[in-house]
Amino acid sequence: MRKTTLLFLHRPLEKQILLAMKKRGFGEGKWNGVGGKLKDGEDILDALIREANEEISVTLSPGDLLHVATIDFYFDGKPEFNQQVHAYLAEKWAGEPQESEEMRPEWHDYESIPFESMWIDDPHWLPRVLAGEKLNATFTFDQTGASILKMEVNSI
Ligand code: 6U4
Repeated sequence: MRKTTLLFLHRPLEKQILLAMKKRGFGEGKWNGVGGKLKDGEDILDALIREANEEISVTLSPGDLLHVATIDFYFDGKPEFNQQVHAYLAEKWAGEPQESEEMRPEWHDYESIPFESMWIDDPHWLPRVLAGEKLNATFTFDQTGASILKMEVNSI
């Protein structure tokens, strides 16, 4: 299955997470972390560091990326959308997050994450990783991703 990356910057003491509004492409109009597909020859951390720089202009070191979840997403009848998302958190980075043509970043309190404008799986795993859990999960969506047909979320 195609691998993609997903990274949330956060400030654990202030209990705040940086979400970015996807302005185009897959997931347009949703708040999410930054990330995307791997380019030829890249590993997951290379891809994550490149995407964070392209999408919100921050610089990350591999040692500051904490792997928190591996999530398999299946779209019923649309296998070309299937992807394995490798999700990370980081609390250290260089530079001030900035808007790009693809993403508009904004800080949100953990208590008021706008789940109604995010992928519908996010409420099932994001609060758990912010609380310190590491997860393996599988979600099966309908063709459009508008409803969850099946899900499993396990702590590792
Ligand atoms: P382009 O072609 O530039 O739009 P690229 O940015 O490389 O693509 P994209 O946007 O296809 O990749 O990557 C999808 C992004 O959405 C990745 O960060 C993973 C994330 N993602 C995909 N499905 C998700 C889901 N169900 N829940 C979630 N994030 C998801 O929270």
